[in-house]
Amino acid sequence: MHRTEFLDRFMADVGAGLQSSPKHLSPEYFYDAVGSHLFEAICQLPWYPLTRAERALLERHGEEMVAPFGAGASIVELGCGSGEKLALLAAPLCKRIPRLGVHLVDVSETALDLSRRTLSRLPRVEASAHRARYEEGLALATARRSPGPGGGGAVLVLFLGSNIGNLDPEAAAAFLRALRASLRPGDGLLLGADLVKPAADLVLAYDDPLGVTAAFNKNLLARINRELGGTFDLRSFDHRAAWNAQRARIEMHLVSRKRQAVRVGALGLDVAFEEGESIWTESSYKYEPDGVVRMGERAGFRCFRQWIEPSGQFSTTLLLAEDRAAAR
Ligand code: AVJ
Repeated sequence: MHRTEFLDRFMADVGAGLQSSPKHLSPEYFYDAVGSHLFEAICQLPWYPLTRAERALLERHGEEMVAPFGAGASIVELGCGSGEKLALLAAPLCKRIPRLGVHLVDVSETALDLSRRTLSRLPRVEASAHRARYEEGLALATARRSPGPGGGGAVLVLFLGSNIGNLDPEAAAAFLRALRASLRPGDGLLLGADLVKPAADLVLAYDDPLGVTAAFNKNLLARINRELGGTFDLRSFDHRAAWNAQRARIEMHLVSRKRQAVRVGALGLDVAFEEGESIWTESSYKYEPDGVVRMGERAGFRCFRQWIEPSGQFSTTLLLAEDRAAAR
């Protein structure tokens, strides 16, 4: 994806999102350089257990997670973040095979840089980075499937960190079906999904007392100011995170503290806000362990195994692509 292509889409999405009712912006745009580093900071916060819980699972069970894969295998990571989790899985696989092709897919330049740096520590890994959205990146990566007996090695797709949580149920189902369609029998999907837990814990994770998540959320407005000539006054918006138990999701908003008008220069757009009016910036769905398995099965995968973090915080599920005929 080229810079101008990205900018065109950013402009179109911001224009549409700020003119619809209720107003919304896509969480995809959180991750400029500042946003990517704020997200890395969130992952270190004591109130955000998600990353630590997942890392503990990969440290403890990484070897089992890559067990079905051997010579000729390659890994594709969708939404690579810092690359540290990928390294935990690549290391045990590299002990058994001479070389491992790794494809990093992310919309964030910063995430790709961090991941490349992390992976450079691993001698037998050949990493390539793709600045792309998930579907596009996966197509790129599977097109480069390493050749070998039986038409090429298996592909293990990593979709970790509960990135799937940003997709609403229909979008998640469609995404998994699209993913399955680009895979072959024997390929795998390692899916990390955050689990439903007490509301108070969830709200604390998305409204931390240090205000890092608030900064992460408001940076979206700062980014619009920087890149699209916006005039958002960041101090006149409040961060809000609420748990929607019925839909099993955290909803993040930016709430206007007053009646005001904001201009987005690059779009020639003036946006009016009422006092208390919000921009919905993110949904973070939480799952039950068997819900993850059923979602995979409906998309044409079978569950090889699921690992749950001991205190029930997080799940990692290895789904294998089934023969199309067996797909339900
Ligand atoms: C990267 C989408 C998994 O939803 O927990 C963290 C992003 N938002 N704090 C999540 C996020 C607020 C994160 N994901």
